[in-house]
Amino acid sequence: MLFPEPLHVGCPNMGSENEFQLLVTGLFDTKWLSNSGRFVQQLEHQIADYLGVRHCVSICNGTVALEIAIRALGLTGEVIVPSYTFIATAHALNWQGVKPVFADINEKTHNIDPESVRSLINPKTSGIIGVHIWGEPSPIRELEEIASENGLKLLFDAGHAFGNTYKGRMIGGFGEAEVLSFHATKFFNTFEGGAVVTNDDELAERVKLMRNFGFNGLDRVVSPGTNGKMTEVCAAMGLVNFDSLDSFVSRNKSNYVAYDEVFSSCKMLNLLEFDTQEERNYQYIVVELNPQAVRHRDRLIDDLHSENVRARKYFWPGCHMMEPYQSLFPDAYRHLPNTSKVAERVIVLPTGTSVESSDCRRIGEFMISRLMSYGI
Ligand code: T4K
Repeated sequence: MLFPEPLHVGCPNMGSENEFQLLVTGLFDTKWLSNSGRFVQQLEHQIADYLGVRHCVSICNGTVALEIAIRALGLTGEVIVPSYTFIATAHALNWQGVKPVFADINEKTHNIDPESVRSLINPKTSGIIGVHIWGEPSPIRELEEIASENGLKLLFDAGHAFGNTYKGRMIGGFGEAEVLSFHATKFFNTFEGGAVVTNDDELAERVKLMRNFGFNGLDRVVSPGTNGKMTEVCAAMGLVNFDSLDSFVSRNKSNYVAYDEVFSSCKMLNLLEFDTQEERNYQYIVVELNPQAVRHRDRLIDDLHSENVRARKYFWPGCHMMEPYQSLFPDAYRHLPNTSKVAERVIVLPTGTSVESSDCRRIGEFMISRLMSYGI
């Protein structure tokens, strides 16, 4: 066994335990646990400042943040979204009665392909959701152009991209709004959590109303809404983790470099690159098997699991192959060739603060030796 304990993709990064306990002890004094308390407000200000946006509206998780953003933007009919994403992006639309229409991706970057988006626009289309997959920004300029030429709303699912930049500007301020996820497995977590960030004052007000049942004052309800509030204990975790952001990035980066060193000598595996001219959180280690090795992907993952390396095949097989979408759109695969190819060849490997560079080297060397043993 390579490791005595499992190494997970998405093992949480956690800041100072003492600092967290101090904040939680404070909650026993104040007895203010939810509904936009002190910690929530502080976290929202810190995140808005950090991202350089006017508004950060915290939400209980990234999926509900997407649902609220979709409602607050008034998206209806059809919305174009990549199929190659976590199922929450598509489900958030479906849950709001909006039809997700799946666009293909660029085979190299794994991000949504603007030409595929153009080909799917019709009179029922009300918007586009770009996903900054693995934290690499979507083709933002191209999507902005398409949205403005066609009168469409543009929303970004920035669940992977906290702290990353596009042309030197922080992700968070693009499109009508961007949605963040602070799930336990994300590079920055609040246990569960998320946010809608935007520079649009009116949109931010609608999102705030909708996350609190539509209440505007003690007994006055002025809009439909849900319960999307973040708790104080989650915000406390966020404040503590926020202080450790730099150390989280630096560990992710050194792990990335360690994997890169091992894989650079192997033609069967390709480590997805990040743009080194921009800020990156390096939270996902994404490896692709080349065409000769791809048929061994599942076997290699099984072998990794037997050694306590819990590698994942995100986001296989693509949202269009999951229910209810496979039944609703059985022919969608016809215009998603790159999605299918990429979903077949990706392996995501452990990183984060519970993984050392030496672990990454051992994992990489193990993968290469296994592939060689398959006789490729
Ligand atoms: N948009 C995008 C692009 C997303 O990737 C996501 C979520 C969302 C929207 C929705 O945001 P949230 O509503 O989740 O805030 C995980 C996460 O649950 C999910 O947040 C994430 N994306 C997705 C990419 O990964 P699973 O189904 O892989 O979770 P699970 O339970 O298998 O956990 C992953 C690994 O993490 C496991 O190997 C164990 C480890 N783990 C997990 C938890 C919860 C820990 O070590 N400790 C923990 O506390 O979805």
